[in-house]
Amino acid sequence: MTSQLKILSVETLLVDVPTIRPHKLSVATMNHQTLVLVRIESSDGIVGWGEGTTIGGLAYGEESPESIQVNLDTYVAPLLVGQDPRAVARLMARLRGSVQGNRFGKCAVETALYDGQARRLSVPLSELFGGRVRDSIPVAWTLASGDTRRDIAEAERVLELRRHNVFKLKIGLRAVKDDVAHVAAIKRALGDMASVRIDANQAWSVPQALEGMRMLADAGIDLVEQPIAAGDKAGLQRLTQANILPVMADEALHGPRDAFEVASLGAADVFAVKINQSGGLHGAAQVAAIAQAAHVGLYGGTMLEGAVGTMASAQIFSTFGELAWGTELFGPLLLTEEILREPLAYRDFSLQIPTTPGLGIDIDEDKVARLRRGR
Ligand code: MUC
Ligand code: MG
Repeated sequence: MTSQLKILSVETLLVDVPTIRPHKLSVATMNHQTLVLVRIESSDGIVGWGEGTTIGGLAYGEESPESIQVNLDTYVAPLLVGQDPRAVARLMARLRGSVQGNRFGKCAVETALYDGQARRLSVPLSELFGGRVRDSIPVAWTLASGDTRRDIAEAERVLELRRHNVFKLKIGLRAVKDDVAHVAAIKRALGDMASVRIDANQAWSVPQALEGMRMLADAGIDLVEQPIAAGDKAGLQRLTQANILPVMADEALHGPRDAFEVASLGAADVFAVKINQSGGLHGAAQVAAIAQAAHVGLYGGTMLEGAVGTMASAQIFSTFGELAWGTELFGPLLLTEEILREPLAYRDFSLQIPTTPGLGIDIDEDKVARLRRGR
């Protein structure tokens, strides 16, 4: 009977959810997030969920929510329907053989297949990746309202709640000295109670980054994320080797091949590992393995996914032997709508990782059906 197990459907859903406040990055101001969800149902009644969410339409990456959906519906779903859902590795190899690029769509499908398979086996998803070394992970918060006083008030509120004590500040829209003044004011207000880091999302040139980093080091900032263009790996190498502040690669990492190149060049002190940018959970685990082999530090990044991508990330990050820089898995907290019956548990500056089967979350399907685009 079970040998005839088949995938019955691969459904994609776009869910537009307003953010709690404008989230200002150098590449886009987000007033809402579009969750790209994938639901895979099999003939044993098991449903697995995955997510391929990106940031700011086409402003951040080369896949948009709409392109991810149409590519999955047109080219990927037909390769999966009718196949055995238990053969996850074989299905993903088949997909890689027929579909170029599309890292976000591949991540969503791989996650949904592993969620389903882990539910089938009654184990948390982390167990399919060698098992976890932690049941909770530290979570940073991004201050990106664009207003210094509002950012300070927001940081003080979440510190008081013991929700976050690591803050990443989005900069790059103003002159370097104005951005540094904004960051320094926030660090002065928070003092030793918090770690403050910045992400310029590629906005600076190498000379601007060198100038900015010197001033940020004086202001007590701990880490600089992707200050210059993603493609400029030699530039990242110069910044890292200048030894002013630890440098983290984010947009420069589109999976294991980039990770290998950046690590070989000594072009980053830390990697922001993201499941979608890595093309899936295995890709993320490979990026982490390359980092560890090269003595590059690890940070669990986000594409501001909702609960599905956030918990998929948490499950895989829970298996990393080293996670010295923590994570930023706060995506669901930036959104005004909850799509789970029981929200994710954030406490003591950390996200708790469930031990229930699969991703360990319970999607409110009626709520998702009400929120989905074009219902
Ligand atoms: C990025 O570039 O890191 C992650 C957190 C956040 O606020 O934006 C994202 C993208
Ligand atoms: Mg970043």
